[in-house]
Amino acid sequence: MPVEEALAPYVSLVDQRLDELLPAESEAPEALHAAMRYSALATGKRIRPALCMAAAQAVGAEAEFALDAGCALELIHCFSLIHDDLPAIDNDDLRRGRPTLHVAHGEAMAILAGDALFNLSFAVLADLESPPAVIVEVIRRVSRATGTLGLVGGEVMDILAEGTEPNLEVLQEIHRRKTGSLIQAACAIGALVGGGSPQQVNALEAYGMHLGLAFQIADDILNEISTPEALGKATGSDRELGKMTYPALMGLEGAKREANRQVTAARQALVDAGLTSPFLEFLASYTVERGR
Ligand code: GRG
Repeated sequence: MPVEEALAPYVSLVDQRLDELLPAESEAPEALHAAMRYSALATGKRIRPALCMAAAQAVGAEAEFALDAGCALELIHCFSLIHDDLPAIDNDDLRRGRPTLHVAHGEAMAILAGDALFNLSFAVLADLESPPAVIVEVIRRVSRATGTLGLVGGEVMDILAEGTEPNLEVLQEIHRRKTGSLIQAACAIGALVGGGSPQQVNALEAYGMHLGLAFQIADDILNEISTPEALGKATGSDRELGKMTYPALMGLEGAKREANRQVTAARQALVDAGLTSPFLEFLASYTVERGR
């Protein structure tokens, strides 16, 4: 089955809900709201909200139970892409097949739209229809996944590692924080709002951790071998910037082997906890076989 088909039911729920959650373009300040919508409503794969909903389903809840939590994570993801693309960081012109936000709407608006998306995501989480203790735990996990131990810390380590001697331990830590943490949080939070047991939450968190690593290794490989047309974003940029990546460290074949090893570990985490989810199993394989 093509991945688009497997993701489609989640994507349509997410796109529709994001449209409702984002401020209308007709509301002041119009320029800010237009910039937020340009980024958040662009065609993304919506992997994080799909994982969040599928994790809820894996513990026996309806997908819709985890829709708002998943959308909050997607808003954070969009924010991180906007800031990652800025001239001060990766200075990319292309994202999701069109000009990056700072190219289309200017740098000030890109910075502020990112800030506003981050803020909106926490408002969405605070309004979740879950027991207060679950909401607090969700917010705690999102804060951890996005802070110094997660996205921000990973991005800083990534910048500092540019041009330095490749080192597997450092690289793993960058990937774990920069990409793995949000994917891992998406799985654990889906299980939490879906009412999963602590053992199920831990298993889905472990699945997400391995999947996140595999996903970033695949991202490194695609940056090396794909084209901007196929990927909708720049390629070859990691090598140009002297970034520490799996292909740089262990060659393309070594990187593919490591991604597959992580996928096997992700699947095993589900098996060990007695969880069955055709979608999560499928997504694990897709992560390393994807073309974009
Ligand atoms: C979130 C507080 C906070 C700060 C942001 C800029 C930054 C700090 C972190 C950068 C994180 C980053 C951009 C990691 C790369 C993750 C990655 C593999 C992105 C591509 O994800 P896909 O393939 O993209 O899911 P689409 O476009 O399909 O959503």
